[in-house]
This record gives sequence, structure tokens and C-alpha cells, in this order.
Amino acid sequence: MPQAPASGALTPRPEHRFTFGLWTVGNIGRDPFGGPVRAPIPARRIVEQLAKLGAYGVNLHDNDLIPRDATAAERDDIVRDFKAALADTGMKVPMATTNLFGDPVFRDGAFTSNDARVRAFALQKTMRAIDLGVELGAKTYVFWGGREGTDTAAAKDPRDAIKWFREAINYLCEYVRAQKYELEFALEPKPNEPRGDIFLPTIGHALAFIYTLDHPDMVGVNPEVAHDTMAGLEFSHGVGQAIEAGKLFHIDLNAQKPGRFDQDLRFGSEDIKAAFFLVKLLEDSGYSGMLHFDSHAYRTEDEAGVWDFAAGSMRTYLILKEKVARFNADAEIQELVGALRKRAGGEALKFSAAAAGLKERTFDLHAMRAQGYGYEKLDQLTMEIILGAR
Ligand code: GLT
Ligand code: MN
Ligand code: MN
Repeated sequence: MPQAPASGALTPRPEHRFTFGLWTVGNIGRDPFGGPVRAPIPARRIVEQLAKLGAYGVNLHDNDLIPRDATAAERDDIVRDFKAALADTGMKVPMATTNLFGDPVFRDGAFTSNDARVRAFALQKTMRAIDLGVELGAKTYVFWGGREGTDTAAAKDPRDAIKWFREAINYLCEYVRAQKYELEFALEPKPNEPRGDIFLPTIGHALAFIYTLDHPDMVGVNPEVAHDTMAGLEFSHGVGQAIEAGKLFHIDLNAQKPGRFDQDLRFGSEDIKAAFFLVKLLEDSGYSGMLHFDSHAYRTEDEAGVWDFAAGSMRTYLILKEKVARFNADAEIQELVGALRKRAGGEALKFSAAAAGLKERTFDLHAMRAQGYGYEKLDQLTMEIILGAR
């Protein structure tokens, strides 16, 4: 008989490393067809409420905390109050980022704008936001290039855009080094929205770009469930490739139906099987970075619904983590998995001129063609774990 998870296992705690953005729980429900439906929640209340729910920390864009037109004195007051809220609750700011998409100046992009002055201004804004992030304790700095793209391919030669993007990231790596900050960069891919087409649209594009930088060791990725799902991709494959390359610096968890606008739904609320295998990958690989929920409550919700959304995001992760443990401990499943591993073999196919015997080897193609793999059974057993029947 299935057993209930150990008491407390589904209760979020700081050691689980769950984080939210100020902009996520603070989302006021604006969309292209309607204005806000919720009042902004003051930053202090967000910090206190997330701490109460068991989160580890809160992330922010410069302008989530500090209005665009704030004076230096206003900035300092806001930062002081925010730091006090962090100190009172023990909450951390592990990640920070720059808003390079809201201001009309970025309508043609920031690092890839066709206007050289805009590109320079984007660097200035980012350096200041990096200073703020570091002041708050951030160790990871995210770059989501929402406006880095085109609405018409007539606008830009993509080769120029990539060169400008590289120039900007190289510049900022040098800035971090010069300041002796302990900060890593994480590029966040997205295929489209708000631009018709965005540069570095997938995890693979971002990874390839990283190796062309002056300091590739400083830069990794921050993939998001919704963004790969929008592109019809299997998210866990991209995440797996990033982990294998040592480049998963951060992750944005949420949910999404394919073929739609960026929904940023509560983690696990769509495609529960994909969510299960994502949690399995993160847990089995020993990923030790932040588990950031980049999502927001349905537009139908009031503030109570926002906190239901936040609590639900963390609880679903923990439920799936418990299911993963059950999968890993299930004797029948492990027998199938063990047989597959045995078949996969340990020896790597490595070419050497001396051992050129492979060209002459005889294969039992008849048997190899006839064999089945047993995935129907394995998948069904997995589904039974997910559905609570095992
Ligand atoms: C924005 C976007 C997200 C990014 C955030 C970081 S901002 O909400 O939709 O995917 O992660 O800039
Ligand atoms: Mn998103
Ligand atoms: Mn995101």
C-alpha cells in the first residue's frame, strides 16, 4: 500500500532553496487586453509573507524595487528599508537582474538595439543594477533579453546583433572582474514575446554563444519551463544538456501549455509528467542552485490567491520530489532501469587507430532488430507513481 510522505516532507523550508521574484508574486495582473486587477504589494510584505511560507529568498530587477526616476537619496532609503526587511526575516537575495525591457528607450532592444546610444545606456543601467544586486548579496545575475530581437527581419542583420550581444556580455564580465564581485551570469533564453522573434531563443543557442565569450567560465544559463514549452521543446533535454556542460547556474520553474503566449503558470499545474521528470533530473543530478518560481497567480485572483499560488508552487515541487524518491526506491521500476543500464554498457566508444576492430566486428542484427525495450511497462509504472496508485 502507498504510504503517506513523512510528516513535514511537504512543508517548504529555507533549505529547499525556493525563491520568487518581487515581480512574480507582485504581478498585478496586467495583460495586453486589460489593466491591473490587483494592487501592488509592498516589497516588505512580499518578503515577510514569502518567509512565512518557507521560501529561501526573493529576487529582483532594479526597477522592481527602485522606480526608474528615483533620486539617489530615494534609492538609498528604499534599499535601507528593504535590507531591514531581509534582516528581520532571514530572507536572501540570491539573484538579481536588470529591467531592460519596460522603458520605451528599449523598444528596439537593449544590448542589440540599432541605436549605439541605447546599447551604451543599457550597459550603464546594468552596471548600476549589478551594484545593487551585489549590495543585496546576489551571487547570480540573470540576463533575459525580452526586447533583444526583431519584429521584422528587415530591421537587423542577426550577425550584428550577436556581435553586439557578445560585446555587452564581455564588457559586463570585465566590469564584474574589475569590481572583484563574486558574481556569475546566467543567460535566459526565450523564443518570442514580447518581440516577434528574440535572439538566443533556446538553451542550445545560449550555450553555443557562451563559448564565444572572453570569459565563458563566468557565464551559464537560466532556462525557463514556459519558454522551451512555447517552442515545443522537451525542457528536460535542454536542462540536461546544460547540467552536463556545468552550465545550469539557475532555473525558472513554472508551467505552460504549448502553442500559447507565455503563461507563466504555477509550477506543475500543466504537464505534470514533464514536471515530474524535471524534478527527477534536478534531484538526481544533485543540482544545488536556486529553485526560482518565475510565474504568477491567475489574473482572476486577489492577494489571497497570490499566496495560494506561491504556497502551491513549492508544495508541488516537494510532492514531485517525494514521487521521485518513490520511483527511485520502487523495486520493479529499478529492475527495469537496471536492465536498461546493463544494456547501455559501461565502455565508451572511443576511436583509436590501434583498436580499429570495430570496422570488422560482426553484429547479430537479427536479434538487435527484433528486441523490444520495455518502455510501455516502465512508463505505465511511472504514471502510476505520479497518479498515486503506487
Ligand atoms: C520577465 C520574464 C521572465 C524573466 C524575468 C527576468 S522578467 O518576467 O518573463 O522570464 O525571467 O528578467
Ligand atoms: Mn516566462
Ligand atoms: Mn524567466
